[in-house]
Amino acid sequence: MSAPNDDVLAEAFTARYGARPTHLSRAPGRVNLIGEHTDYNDLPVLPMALQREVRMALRPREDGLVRIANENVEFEPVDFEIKPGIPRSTPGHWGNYVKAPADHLARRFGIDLGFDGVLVSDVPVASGLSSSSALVNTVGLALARLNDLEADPVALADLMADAERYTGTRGGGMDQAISMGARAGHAARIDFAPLRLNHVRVPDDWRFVVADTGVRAEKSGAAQRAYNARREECERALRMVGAYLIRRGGMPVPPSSYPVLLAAVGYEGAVTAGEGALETQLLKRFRHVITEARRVELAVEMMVGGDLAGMGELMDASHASLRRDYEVSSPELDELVTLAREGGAAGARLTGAGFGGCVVALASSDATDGVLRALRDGYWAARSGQGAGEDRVFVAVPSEGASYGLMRR
Ligand code: NG1
Repeated sequence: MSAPNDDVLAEAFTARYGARPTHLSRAPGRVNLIGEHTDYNDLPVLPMALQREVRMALRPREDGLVRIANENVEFEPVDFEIKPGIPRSTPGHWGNYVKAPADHLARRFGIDLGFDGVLVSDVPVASGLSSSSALVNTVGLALARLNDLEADPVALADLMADAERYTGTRGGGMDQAISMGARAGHAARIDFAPLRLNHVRVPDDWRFVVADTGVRAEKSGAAQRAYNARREECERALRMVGAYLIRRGGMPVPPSSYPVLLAAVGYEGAVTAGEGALETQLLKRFRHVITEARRVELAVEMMVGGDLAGMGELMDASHASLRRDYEVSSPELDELVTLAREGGAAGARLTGAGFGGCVVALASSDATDGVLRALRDGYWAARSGQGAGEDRVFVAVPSEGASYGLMRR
């Protein structure tokens, strides 16, 4: 799982293609600190990029062919021609994540230059740490640069969010945005429509511990259907709340988005309108989205003010809301959250879409070892035969976003 250094990557490239790679494209995974299932409702999120990333050595070609090999032999090499309408690999195949940016950039800008590449990733797959967007960004950034597209990181992130929908998940734009635009040492509050990043320094003595349940949340099967269903519920809830407010004279026209609704009636007004307009299940989904957006705003204040306990409480409240109202937690996620708190965390929550994957816990630097121990011993060592390596439980380092440049010789 750990990334080989670039010399190893360059050697693998040369052995495969008979020439040295000229460029390196890389993009990190991310951990979302708070603001879950808000991005596709155009409401804010607060993620940070991880020290784990996809790295790809490449050499531009003079034709439109893309050939990519993965150092992880579980993933067979992928070859395709860049054009609008690239035929998809089977659902869930990793090739769809490298075809996605090529297909989208060909449709939007008619790009026609491909490359040969070898890549490696140490972002755990299907764990809610966005290995998929790190892959999409790594390939998309390379294609954009070698085809001379003028696009800054925010514009590229927007393009990559659209591109990833090729894979069948109607995702929001958080993952592509933080992986493309993160700043080392910082988290970012991200707002959508239009996409904006505001970098927030992570206080020096805060540590975010990530722990994996080991339960994969594949975005190609049941988790994808559950995710897309949540998204539709949110759209329906917004329409119903809008209609209700109009009937009540609370708004002159239906709100076109969640931010428009909140600007008109505020957080409390929105929840009250939801209580009047929605049946139980939709109300639960709607209440999560509204209260989670509020928690993101407060979390930024806590981070700026260095209020560890306050941030921990918000993370706990986020998890409770995801479990009870949004119903995307699992017994394993709940167990890790409980263990983290018992081990001395200020707060903990599931991170990413849920249904499996990882939790994130906040600890002061002094309390970090206790939290790591509680998660490793209490969860991983307690499951016979499964060790708790660095891959499963680790301290996330707020890292730099994607980059593209010449390969070091
Ligand atoms: P994961 O499954 O953690 O990569 C997904 C979406 C995000 C966001 C979160 C939930 C994609 C690529 N990512 O993240 O946009 O909606 O769920 O907050 O679809």
